[in-house]
Amino acid sequence: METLFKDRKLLLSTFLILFFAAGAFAEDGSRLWLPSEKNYDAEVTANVQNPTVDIAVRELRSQWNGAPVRLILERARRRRKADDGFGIIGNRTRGVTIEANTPQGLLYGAYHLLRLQQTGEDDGHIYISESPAYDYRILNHWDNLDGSIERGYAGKSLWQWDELPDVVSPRYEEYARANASIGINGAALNNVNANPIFITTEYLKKAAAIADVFRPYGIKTFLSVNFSSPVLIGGLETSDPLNADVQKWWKDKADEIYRLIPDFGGFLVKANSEGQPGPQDFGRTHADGANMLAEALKPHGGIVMWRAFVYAASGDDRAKQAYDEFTPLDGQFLDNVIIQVKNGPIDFQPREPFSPLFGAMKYTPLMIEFQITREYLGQSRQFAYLAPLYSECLQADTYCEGEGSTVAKVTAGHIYRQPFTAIAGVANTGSDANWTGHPLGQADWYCFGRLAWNPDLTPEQIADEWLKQTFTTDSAFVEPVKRMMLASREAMVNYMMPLGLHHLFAWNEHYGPEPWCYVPGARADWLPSYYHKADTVGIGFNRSETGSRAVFQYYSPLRETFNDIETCPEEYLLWFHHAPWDYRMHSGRTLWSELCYRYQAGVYACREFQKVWDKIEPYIDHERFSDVQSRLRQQTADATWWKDACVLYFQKFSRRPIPYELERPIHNIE
Ligand code: GCW
Repeated sequence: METLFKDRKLLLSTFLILFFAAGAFAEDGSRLWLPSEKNYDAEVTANVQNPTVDIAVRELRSQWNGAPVRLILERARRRRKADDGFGIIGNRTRGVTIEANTPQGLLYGAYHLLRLQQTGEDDGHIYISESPAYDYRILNHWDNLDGSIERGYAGKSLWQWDELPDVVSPRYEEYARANASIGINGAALNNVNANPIFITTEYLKKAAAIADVFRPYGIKTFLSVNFSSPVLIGGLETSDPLNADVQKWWKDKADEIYRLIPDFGGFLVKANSEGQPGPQDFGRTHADGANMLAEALKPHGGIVMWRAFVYAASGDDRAKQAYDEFTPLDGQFLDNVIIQVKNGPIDFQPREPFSPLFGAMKYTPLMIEFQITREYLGQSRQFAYLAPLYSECLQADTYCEGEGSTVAKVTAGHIYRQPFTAIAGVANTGSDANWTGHPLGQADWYCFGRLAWNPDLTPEQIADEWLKQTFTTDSAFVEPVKRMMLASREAMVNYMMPLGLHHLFAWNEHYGPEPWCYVPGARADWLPSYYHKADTVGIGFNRSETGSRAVFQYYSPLRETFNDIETCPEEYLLWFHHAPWDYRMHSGRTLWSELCYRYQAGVYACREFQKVWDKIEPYIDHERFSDVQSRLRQQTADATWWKDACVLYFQKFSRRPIPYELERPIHNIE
């Protein structure tokens, strides 16, 4: 009895040891793509001491498994103004030198070297020189005061407003580190549907505590502001941008902000859009509004990111409105204003042509806004790797100054002179242990950062490095999963909105299909029928010269290409044309059959993803494996739901059979 008791104790302690050991190695995804804690105690020296350089030294000292590293800050290097680029030279056996002309450049160089090590590309001689394409590489958080996140699918907000500024969560630093490791250098903390409370003194102190954590990682803090703040929190009678009291109020506010946050980045503004207040409430223009804020920030070096996401309920084709409203203002903005334009003319759909505003304003800097959180791409239940979507837009040719004037080149300031450049992504982060809900959603945060640094990296390169750092370098894992990632966005386009269809979503929640959606009294442009225009003749939005003429917002030869149904790329066919059901597609099928085929192809692709994933089980931890496995199962089920809903609904108009060789629907339209 006695021995048995002893054995039990032994058993219990063995169990506890095993349990905690397992816990220590458990992969809940919180590590992201960063190296796990090691201590190689590498020899690392720097020619300066500074909080940012100290981080670089610390990171290398613990993570670098090679010969000594020297960090050299060399202010005289001939690089572009405020450039956070770096050079790396040397090799892992004889030693490496990283040089840069800002402390941040050294930090980026350190992370780059560690990335090479983690991905196994640090063999032989290293000779690298890199510079970021954009000056500002920013995450936009749509986080609210109450901790909720607009279009957030990974838990609650990271920012603990209740306990700030006294309690500073360790997660802020982890967040800053992750961003710095991929070159992100700014974060707008709160929702563009902005609560003015965020710029009261009480909340500025809270934001300042976060900014203190971000600073050494080279991350600037930005805030979204409500244009009516002077009235809402300032006690003024108006927020008219041409009113002297209003102007003074904003100047004082800016002064106060910079006293608390000396390196504050600036304001992000959603004005006269979806019910938000703005300068037009006072008969003023977007330029009047943006310039008033810009004046207030200017003495401190801050910028205004003014969003172009505007469309009136009564307006013309929604896809045309931002262009129509902003191009006449070209040249009227102060030089610390930049216009933030969503990648496509509507709203973060699975596929849109690029916004025609890119290349259309020669005297006004424009920045691109991508959505990393997948509001319209299956949220965190489904998966679509977004680098192909981002790249497709960045590499699209605007033809604004002839062939080769890509969106990336225009926005990075290579075509028209710009005082500064920027790029933003709406964050997909939240309080979930793995940050992004779907474990593979981390790749979207990662690829946004990498493309903001270098828009010419391919989605394949980025997937490759992300997989190797996040899971394992074993090619038996990396190769198939990479192929799956690269196919995932196209699969989603197919099972949701192929051939240029868009906005077929369920009212407001934007997850499932609801092409038939009708809400009494709702704005026409918030209903799917506004976009698909299905009838007995055909389907699609006629934006050609016989329709809304949106094609004319693009430069030649694109406008002609889009305008002619025969030359319009099929992926944009129903974006620009109302095509007849029997229209002959490149495949030789009719439009109706092709539509059915595409929906089916999307579903088949999801089934393939499940097979790919099941096979890689031996290579990774059980937690992330089974999490992704169950999400992929859901994705296939939901893809089938999308296919059935759309095909059965459109069939009411096409009045043609679903090609007999395809699978029959399993849902009914009710
Ligand atoms: O995509 C739409 C979203 C809104 C969002 C808006 C915007 C923050 O449905 O939730 O509001 O765009 O970008 O302003």
